[in-house]
Amino acid sequence: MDKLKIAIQKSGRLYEDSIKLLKDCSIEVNIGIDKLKTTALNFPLEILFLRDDDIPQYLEDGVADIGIIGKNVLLEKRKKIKIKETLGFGKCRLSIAVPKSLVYNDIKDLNGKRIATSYPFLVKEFFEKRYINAEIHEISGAVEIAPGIGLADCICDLVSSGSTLFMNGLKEVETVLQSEAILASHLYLGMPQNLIMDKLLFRIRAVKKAKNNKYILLNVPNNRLKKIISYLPGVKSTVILPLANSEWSSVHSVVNENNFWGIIENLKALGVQDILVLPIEKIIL
Ligand code: PRT
Ligand code: ZN
Repeated sequence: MDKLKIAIQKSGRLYEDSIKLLKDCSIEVNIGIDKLKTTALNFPLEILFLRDDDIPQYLEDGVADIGIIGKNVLLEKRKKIKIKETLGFGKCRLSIAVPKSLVYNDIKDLNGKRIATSYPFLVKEFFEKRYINAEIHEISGAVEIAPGIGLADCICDLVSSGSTLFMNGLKEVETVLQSEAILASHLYLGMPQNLIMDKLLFRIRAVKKAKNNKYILLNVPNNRLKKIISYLPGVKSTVILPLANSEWSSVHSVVNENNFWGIIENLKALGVQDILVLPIEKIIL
Protein backbone atom coordinates (compact mmCIF):
# COMPACT_ATOMS: atom_id res chain seq x y z
CA MET A 1 0.00 0.00 0.00
CA ASP A 2 1.37 3.40 -0.98
CA LYS A 3 0.14 5.25 2.04
CA LEU A 4 1.66 6.14 5.38
CA LYS A 5 -0.45 4.96 8.33
CA ILE A 6 -0.66 7.39 11.23
CA ALA A 7 -2.25 6.44 14.56
CA ILE A 8 -3.87 9.21 16.57
CA GLN A 9 -5.95 9.20 19.74
CA LYS A 10 -9.58 8.33 19.03
CA SER A 11 -10.90 10.79 21.60
CA GLY A 12 -9.39 12.59 24.55
CA ARG A 13 -6.89 15.30 25.19
CA LEU A 14 -4.66 14.76 22.13
CA TYR A 15 -7.40 14.23 19.54
CA GLU A 16 -8.28 17.84 18.62
CA ASP A 17 -4.68 19.04 18.45
CA SER A 18 -3.59 16.02 16.39
CA ILE A 19 -6.32 16.72 13.80
CA LYS A 20 -5.46 20.43 13.88
CA LEU A 21 -1.80 19.64 13.24
CA LEU A 22 -2.75 17.71 10.09
CA LYS A 23 -4.98 20.60 8.99
CA ASP A 24 -2.18 23.10 9.63
CA CYS A 25 -0.02 20.90 7.38
CA SER A 26 -2.73 21.44 4.69
CA ILE A 27 -3.82 17.79 4.95
CA GLU A 28 -7.57 17.46 4.53
CA VAL A 29 -9.21 14.79 6.63
CA ASN A 30 -12.83 13.69 6.42
CA ILE A 31 -13.78 12.04 9.68
CA GLY A 32 -16.59 9.51 9.21
CA ILE A 33 -19.11 8.57 11.88
CA ASP A 34 -17.50 5.28 12.90
CA LYS A 35 -14.13 7.03 13.37
CA LEU A 36 -12.02 3.87 13.17
CA LYS A 37 -9.95 4.97 10.22
CA THR A 38 -10.03 7.41 7.37
CA THR A 39 -7.92 8.49 4.42
CA ALA A 40 -6.61 12.00 3.83
CA LEU A 41 -8.04 13.61 0.72
CA ASN A 42 -4.90 15.32 -0.60
CA PHE A 43 -1.93 13.46 0.97
CA PRO A 44 -1.01 9.74 0.98
CA LEU A 45 -2.00 9.26 4.61
CA GLU A 46 -4.31 6.76 6.30
CA ILE A 47 -5.42 7.78 9.78
CA LEU A 48 -6.16 5.14 12.43
CA PHE A 49 -8.07 6.25 15.53
CA LEU A 50 -6.93 4.34 18.63
CA ARG A 51 -6.67 4.55 22.42
CA ASP A 52 -3.45 6.36 23.25
CA ASP A 53 -2.15 3.48 25.43
CA ASP A 54 -2.39 1.07 22.47
CA ILE A 55 -0.45 3.23 20.01
CA PRO A 56 3.12 2.27 21.14
CA GLN A 57 2.39 -1.45 20.62
CA TYR A 58 0.86 -0.82 17.18
CA LEU A 59 3.96 1.19 16.27
CA GLU A 60 6.32 -1.51 17.48
CA ASP A 61 4.38 -4.15 15.49
CA GLY A 62 4.26 -1.94 12.38
CA VAL A 63 0.44 -1.96 12.29
CA ALA A 64 0.79 1.82 12.22
CA ASP A 65 3.87 3.49 10.68
CA ILE A 66 3.81 6.64 12.80
CA GLY A 67 1.71 7.87 15.70
CA ILE A 68 1.03 10.78 18.01
CA ILE A 69 1.24 10.02 21.74
CA GLY A 70 2.20 11.71 24.99
CA LYS A 71 5.86 11.33 25.94
CA ASN A 72 4.52 9.95 29.26
CA VAL A 73 2.84 7.01 27.48
CA LEU A 74 5.79 6.49 25.16
CA LEU A 75 8.31 6.23 28.00
CA GLU A 76 6.08 4.16 30.27
CA LYS A 77 5.33 1.54 27.61
CA ARG A 78 9.02 1.06 26.66
CA LYS A 79 8.28 -0.24 23.15
CA LYS A 80 10.92 -0.37 20.43
CA ILE A 81 9.91 2.74 18.50
CA LYS A 82 11.63 5.93 17.33
CA ILE A 83 10.92 9.48 18.50
CA LYS A 84 10.78 11.70 15.41
CA GLU A 85 9.55 15.09 16.64
CA THR A 86 8.13 16.88 19.67
CA LEU A 87 4.86 18.56 18.78
CA GLY A 88 4.40 21.30 21.37
CA PHE A 89 0.86 20.41 22.49
CA GLY A 90 -0.56 18.12 25.22
CA LYS A 91 1.91 19.64 27.65
CA CYS A 92 1.75 18.35 31.21
CA ARG A 93 4.02 16.91 33.89
CA LEU A 94 4.06 13.59 35.70
CA SER A 95 4.29 14.59 39.33
CA ILE A 96 4.28 13.15 42.80
CA ALA A 97 1.68 14.68 45.10
CA VAL A 98 1.09 14.20 48.82
CA PRO A 99 -1.77 15.23 51.13
CA LYS A 100 -1.60 18.96 51.94
CA SER A 101 -1.38 18.20 55.64
CA LEU A 102 1.80 16.11 55.25
CA VAL A 103 4.95 17.97 56.19
CA TYR A 104 7.26 17.47 53.23
CA ASN A 105 10.90 18.51 53.34
CA ASP A 106 12.54 16.48 50.61
CA ILE A 107 12.30 13.28 48.61
CA LYS A 108 13.52 11.14 51.53
CA ASP A 109 10.10 11.76 53.09
CA LEU A 110 8.71 9.35 50.48
CA ASN A 111 10.65 6.41 51.94
CA GLY A 112 8.28 3.67 53.08
CA LYS A 113 5.23 5.38 51.57
CA ARG A 114 2.55 3.68 49.44
CA ILE A 115 2.22 5.49 46.12
CA ALA A 116 -0.68 5.03 43.69
CA THR A 117 0.00 5.58 39.98
CA SER A 118 -0.80 4.53 36.43
CA TYR A 119 2.90 4.94 35.60
CA PRO A 120 4.59 2.16 37.63
CA PHE A 121 7.68 1.91 35.43
CA LEU A 122 8.48 5.63 35.39
CA VAL A 123 7.87 5.95 39.13
CA LYS A 124 10.02 2.90 39.93
CA GLU A 125 12.85 4.25 37.80
CA PHE A 126 12.55 7.69 39.42
CA PHE A 127 12.75 6.20 42.93
CA GLU A 128 15.56 3.77 42.12
CA LYS A 129 17.77 6.58 40.81
CA ARG A 130 17.23 8.45 44.08
CA TYR A 131 17.53 5.41 46.39
CA ILE A 132 13.96 5.77 47.65
CA ASN A 133 12.20 2.69 48.87
CA ALA A 134 8.45 3.16 48.30
CA GLU A 135 5.63 0.73 47.63
CA ILE A 136 4.15 1.27 44.16
CA HIS A 137 0.44 0.48 43.67
CA GLU A 138 -0.61 0.44 40.05
CA ILE A 139 -4.13 1.69 39.42
CA SER A 140 -5.63 2.57 36.07
CA GLY A 141 -7.74 5.65 36.77
CA ALA A 142 -8.94 8.19 39.37
CA VAL A 143 -5.50 8.07 40.94
CA GLU A 144 -6.08 11.35 42.78
CA ILE A 145 -8.70 9.85 45.09
CA ALA A 146 -6.39 7.05 46.33
CA PRO A 147 -5.03 8.87 49.43
CA GLY A 148 -8.54 10.04 50.40
CA ILE A 149 -9.92 6.47 50.47
CA GLY A 150 -6.89 5.05 52.27
CA LEU A 151 -5.52 3.14 49.27
CA ALA A 152 -2.18 4.98 49.27
CA ASP A 153 -0.25 7.71 51.09
CA CYS A 154 0.56 9.69 47.96
CA ILE A 155 0.16 9.59 44.19
CA CYS A 156 2.06 10.09 40.96
CA ASP A 157 -0.14 11.40 38.13
CA LEU A 158 -0.30 13.84 35.25
CA VAL A 159 -0.84 17.46 36.17
CA SER A 160 -1.52 20.43 33.95
CA SER A 161 -3.37 23.25 35.76
CA GLY A 162 -3.05 21.60 39.19
CA SER A 163 -6.76 22.02 39.96
CA THR A 164 -7.44 18.26 40.24
CA LEU A 165 -4.75 17.96 42.92
CA PHE A 166 -6.08 21.04 44.69
CA MET A 167 -9.64 19.74 44.72
CA ASN A 168 -8.46 16.46 46.22
CA GLY A 169 -6.46 18.09 49.02
CA LEU A 170 -3.09 17.20 47.49
CA LYS A 171 0.08 19.20 46.84
CA GLU A 172 2.69 18.61 44.15
CA VAL A 173 6.14 17.84 45.57
CA GLU A 174 8.31 16.26 42.84
CA THR A 175 8.30 16.28 39.03
CA VAL A 176 9.09 12.90 37.50
CA LEU A 177 8.75 13.95 33.86
CA GLN A 178 7.85 16.94 31.67
CA SER A 179 5.67 15.67 28.86
CA GLU A 180 4.17 16.78 25.56
CA ALA A 181 2.82 15.11 22.44
CA ILE A 182 5.42 13.31 20.35
CA LEU A 183 5.45 11.98 16.81
CA ALA A 184 6.94 8.48 16.98
CA SER A 185 7.52 5.89 14.27
CA HIS A 186 7.99 2.17 13.68
CA LEU A 187 11.72 1.32 13.76
CA TYR A 188 12.13 0.34 10.11
CA LEU A 189 9.90 2.04 7.59
CA GLY A 190 10.05 0.84 4.01
CA MET A 191 9.43 2.79 0.84
CA PRO A 192 7.44 4.85 0.06
CA GLN A 193 6.44 5.23 3.75
CA ASN A 194 9.82 6.68 4.71
CA LEU A 195 9.60 9.26 1.96
CA ILE A 196 6.02 10.22 2.90
CA MET A 197 7.05 10.53 6.55
CA ASP A 198 9.86 12.90 5.57
CA LYS A 199 7.40 15.01 3.58
CA LEU A 200 5.05 15.13 6.55
CA LEU A 201 7.90 15.98 8.94
CA PHE A 202 8.99 18.79 6.63
CA ARG A 203 5.49 20.29 6.86
CA ILE A 204 5.23 19.75 10.64
CA ARG A 205 8.55 21.55 11.19
CA ALA A 206 7.42 24.47 9.03
CA VAL A 207 4.18 24.74 11.04
CA LYS A 208 6.03 24.47 14.37
CA LYS A 209 8.53 27.12 13.38
CA ALA A 210 5.76 29.46 12.28
CA LYS A 211 3.90 29.00 15.57
CA ASN A 212 6.99 29.99 17.54
CA ASN A 213 7.55 33.16 15.56
CA LYS A 214 5.71 36.40 14.77
CA TYR A 215 6.06 38.70 11.79
CA ILE A 216 6.46 42.30 12.91
CA LEU A 217 6.27 45.58 11.00
CA LEU A 218 7.42 48.80 12.61
CA ASN A 219 8.08 52.41 11.73
CA VAL A 220 11.58 53.51 12.66
CA PRO A 221 13.24 56.97 12.67
CA ASN A 222 16.15 56.74 10.21
CA ASN A 223 18.66 58.19 12.66
CA ARG A 224 18.19 55.12 14.91
CA LEU A 225 17.81 52.53 12.18
CA LYS A 226 21.17 50.83 12.75
CA LYS A 227 20.69 50.49 16.49
CA ILE A 228 17.11 49.25 16.10
CA ILE A 229 17.86 46.58 13.54
CA SER A 230 20.60 45.23 15.80
CA TYR A 231 17.72 44.13 18.10
CA LEU A 232 15.92 42.29 15.28
CA PRO A 233 17.17 38.86 14.31
CA GLY A 234 15.01 38.33 11.18
CA VAL A 235 15.07 35.05 9.26
CA LYS A 236 18.14 35.95 7.18
CA SER A 237 18.18 39.71 7.50
CA THR A 238 15.73 42.49 8.30
CA VAL A 239 13.73 44.15 5.48
CA ILE A 240 13.95 47.98 5.36
CA LEU A 241 11.58 49.96 3.15
CA PRO A 242 11.51 53.76 2.70
CA LEU A 243 8.39 55.64 3.83
CA ALA A 244 6.81 58.73 2.19
CA ASN A 245 8.20 60.71 5.13
CA SER A 246 11.94 60.58 4.31
CA GLU A 247 12.96 60.65 7.97
CA TRP A 248 11.30 57.30 8.66
CA SER A 249 11.56 53.73 7.37
CA SER A 250 9.33 50.69 7.62
CA VAL A 251 11.14 47.67 9.06
CA HIS A 252 9.86 44.09 8.72
CA SER A 253 11.22 41.19 10.70
CA VAL A 254 10.50 37.82 12.31
CA VAL A 255 10.74 37.57 16.06
CA ASN A 256 10.74 34.46 18.23
CA GLU A 257 7.85 34.12 20.69
CA ASN A 258 10.23 33.40 23.60
CA ASN A 259 11.92 36.80 23.62
CA PHE A 260 9.12 38.71 21.91
CA TRP A 261 8.13 41.12 24.72
CA GLY A 262 11.73 41.85 25.68
CA ILE A 263 12.48 42.88 22.08
CA ILE A 264 9.32 45.00 21.82
CA GLU A 265 10.15 46.84 25.07
CA ASN A 266 13.66 47.64 23.79
CA LEU A 267 12.27 48.86 20.46
CA LYS A 268 9.69 51.09 22.14
CA ALA A 269 12.40 52.62 24.29
CA LEU A 270 14.36 53.43 21.10
CA GLY A 271 11.46 55.39 19.58
CA VAL A 272 9.90 52.77 17.31
CA GLN A 273 6.26 53.49 16.44
CA ASP A 274 3.21 51.75 14.92
CA ILE A 275 4.24 48.17 15.66
CA LEU A 276 2.10 45.58 13.86
CA VAL A 277 2.38 41.94 14.89
CA LEU A 278 1.11 39.25 12.52
CA PRO A 279 0.85 35.47 12.91
CA ILE A 280 2.86 33.36 10.44
CA GLU A 281 1.27 30.33 8.83
CA LYS A 282 4.42 28.46 7.77
CA ILE A 283 8.17 29.08 7.66
CA ILE A 284 10.07 27.16 5.01
CA LEU A 285 13.79 27.78 5.10
O1 PRT B 1 -9.10 6.85 26.02
P1 PRT B 1 -7.62 6.99 25.98
O2 PRT B 1 -6.90 5.88 26.68
O3 PRT B 1 -7.11 7.22 24.59
O4 PRT B 1 -7.30 8.37 26.73
P2 PRT B 1 -6.81 8.65 28.24
O5 PRT B 1 -8.01 8.93 29.07
O6 PRT B 1 -5.83 7.62 28.70
O7 PRT B 1 -5.93 9.94 28.01
P3 PRT B 1 -6.30 11.50 28.06
O8 PRT B 1 -7.12 11.87 26.88
O9 PRT B 1 -6.79 11.90 29.41
O10 PRT B 1 -4.82 12.08 27.90
C1 PRT B 1 -4.06 11.84 26.75
C2 PRT B 1 -2.71 12.48 26.92
O11 PRT B 1 -2.86 13.88 27.12
C3 PRT B 1 -1.91 12.03 28.15
O12 PRT B 1 -1.25 10.82 27.96
C4 PRT B 1 -0.93 13.20 28.30
O13 PRT B 1 0.17 13.03 27.43
C5 PRT B 1 -1.74 14.41 27.82
N1 PRT B 1 -2.22 15.27 28.93
C6 PRT B 1 -1.99 16.61 29.02
C7 PRT B 1 -2.97 14.91 29.99
C8 PRT B 1 -3.17 16.07 30.77
N2 PRT B 1 -2.56 17.10 30.13
C9 PRT B 1 -3.95 15.99 31.97
N3 PRT B 1 -4.12 16.99 32.66
N4 PRT B 1 -3.50 13.72 30.38
C10 PRT B 1 -4.24 13.65 31.49
N5 PRT B 1 -4.49 14.73 32.31
C11 PRT B 1 -5.37 14.49 33.49
C12 PRT B 1 -4.63 13.94 34.72
O14 PRT B 1 -4.50 12.53 34.64
C13 PRT B 1 -5.55 14.39 35.86
O15 PRT B 1 -6.62 13.52 36.02
O16 PRT B 1 -5.99 15.68 33.91
C14 PRT B 1 -6.07 15.72 35.34
C15 PRT B 1 -5.19 16.83 35.86
O17 PRT B 1 -5.44 18.02 35.17
P4 PRT B 1 -5.32 19.42 35.95
O18 PRT B 1 -5.51 20.46 34.88
O19 PRT B 1 -6.45 19.46 36.94
O20 PRT B 1 -3.97 19.48 36.60
ZN1 ZN C 1 -5.16 6.15 27.71
